[in-house]
Amino acid sequence: MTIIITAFERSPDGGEGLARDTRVRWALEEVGQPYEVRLVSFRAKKEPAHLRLHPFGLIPTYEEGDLVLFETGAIVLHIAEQHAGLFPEDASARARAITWMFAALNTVEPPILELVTARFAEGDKPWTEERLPLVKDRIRDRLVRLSARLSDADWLDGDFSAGDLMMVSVLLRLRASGLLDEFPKLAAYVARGEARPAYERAFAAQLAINAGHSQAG
Ligand SMILES: N[C@@H](CCC(=O)N[C@@H](CS)C(=O)NCC(=O)O)C(=O)O
Repeated sequence: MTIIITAFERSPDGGEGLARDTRVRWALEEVGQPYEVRLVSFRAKKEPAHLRLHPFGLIPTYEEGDLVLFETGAIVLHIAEQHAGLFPEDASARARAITWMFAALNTVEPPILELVTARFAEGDKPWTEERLPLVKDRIRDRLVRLSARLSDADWLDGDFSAGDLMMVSVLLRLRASGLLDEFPKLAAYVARGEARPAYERAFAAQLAINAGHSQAG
């Protein structure tokens, strides 16, 4: 059955791979599933046709026959459950991989998104200069712990899993801030993720659409 995902017609990052369709593309590449992409404009994603797929008018969405999903956590979980390659066989190891997916989305991503909001959406506000160090420290709190847990391992819990896919995808957003470089083990972890052939294919696919269209840097 053909899998169709949605992505920005023009991503604000101009193809740096930060739009969340990249993590879904990566998951599909890891498990070897072909997919098609429906591009949506910023205006179209708030119109009824897209709102039927995504109640909040965001991307990405995932269609597989009658099944329509939104939220990258749910989409990647579904992909990992349906196809070999992203979850371990052992039930406990699988539960731990899911735990890392949630940790990425619920514990690590929120302060990182706060930084994105502080820099881009609210960067012109008078309080921004005072607020930025606080936001960055909240991210550092998470990175210190994550780096300690990862230590010298390649991946968070044994072999590469959907937990790593999600964590690397979330950490990638930090590159421009320089914060990742303060944590060499995490910087190397992200680089390992980016070096996976499946990630490279996912990145190249979104870049082919977005190259040269940067709006937000
Ligand atoms: N929690 C959602 C977040 C989805 C999301 O924020 N998507 C962004 C693109 S990466 C979007 O559509 N932004 C456009 C907007 O905010 O209008 C997920 O993981 O799927």
